[in-house]
Amino acid sequence: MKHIVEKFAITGDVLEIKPLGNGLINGTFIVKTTGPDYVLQWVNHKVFTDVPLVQRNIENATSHIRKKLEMKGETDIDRKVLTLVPLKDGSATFIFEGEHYWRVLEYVTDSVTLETVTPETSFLTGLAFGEWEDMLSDCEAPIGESIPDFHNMELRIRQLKDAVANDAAGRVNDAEVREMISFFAEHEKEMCKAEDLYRAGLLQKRICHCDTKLPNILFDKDGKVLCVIDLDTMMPSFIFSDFGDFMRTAGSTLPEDDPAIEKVAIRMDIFREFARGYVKSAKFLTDVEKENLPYATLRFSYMQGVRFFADYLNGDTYYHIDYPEHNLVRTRNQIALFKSQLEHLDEMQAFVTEL
Ligand code: GN1
Ligand code: MG
Repeated sequence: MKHIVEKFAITGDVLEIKPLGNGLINGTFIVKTTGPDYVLQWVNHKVFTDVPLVQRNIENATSHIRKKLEMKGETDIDRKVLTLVPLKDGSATFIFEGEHYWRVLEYVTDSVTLETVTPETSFLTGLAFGEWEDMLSDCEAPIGESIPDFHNMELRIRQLKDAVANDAAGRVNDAEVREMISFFAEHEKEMCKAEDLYRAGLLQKRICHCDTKLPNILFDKDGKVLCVIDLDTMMPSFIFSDFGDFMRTAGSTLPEDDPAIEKVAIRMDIFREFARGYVKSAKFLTDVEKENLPYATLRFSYMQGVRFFADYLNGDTYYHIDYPEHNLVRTRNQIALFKSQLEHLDEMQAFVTEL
């Protein structure tokens, strides 16, 4: 890896390379040098089949955001937007070497990721996401679909049905699995509401991050958002994606793979403050988008449940697992969260109406 990093235009001599974070798809490392620190990543090209497009998206979006921050007169911009490091010969921002595509980013100094958030932090995060989407709303350079139909619920449900029919890992004939299959079937119609609204011309797509889980957000020491990281999935989507994935991860009492499902519940304090911040800065939101923020919340615990479950039935081919039932545990967790969110649906709806 040292030999790979050194092909990029870094300053300083490499001292140490260590794993960083716990992403489920790519490989991520921190590179310590005698100068600044860097992040080295290999990109999973089975998942992101067009890595040059992914890199172009990131180049386009980060330079657009950088311009916007400069125009606003912001300070400390290098901590508020990611910076890709080009190759030494300047030909690209990635390289294919060995079995992988690799890229290098500047490490955002004095930043932290959080395991849980407070209502105050959530309000600020809501504000920051609204601003982030707003800054990208007039990006003229193209941002393509890095994974076609990534958050298409109808497709995800079809993939689950295929997984059940194929039963590749022989896991379908089990009482709990059967119960889960009916649970997902029971809610499938209502969960495809966004796709229905889109077809009816009542909902549009905007550039979204599409992976706003809490570990993908860098905060400063005061709980203010510095920037969103992990931009591979950035693409045109319903704004429900970003709202819903934050609520799925930050707005839950427990992480997505915690087995203590009897303790999994929606955090209404987080919902209220996050929605308040987001609606305040996302001035572009239509009534349909605003009214459906509670639906967005349910949509993403459901979709992630469907995805983890399909992967379990397929024999764990997509998400990194640490033990054989990991994806089943994740599915149980997401179902428990969905049920709790459903119990609070009226309360969420009343709050949004008041907003
Ligand atoms: C994956 O790469 P990572 O770990 O940030 C996944 C997301 C899921 C998330 C669940 C490309 O994100 O969609 O919500 O796991 N990314 C992809 O933790 O599938
Ligand atoms: Mg990701």
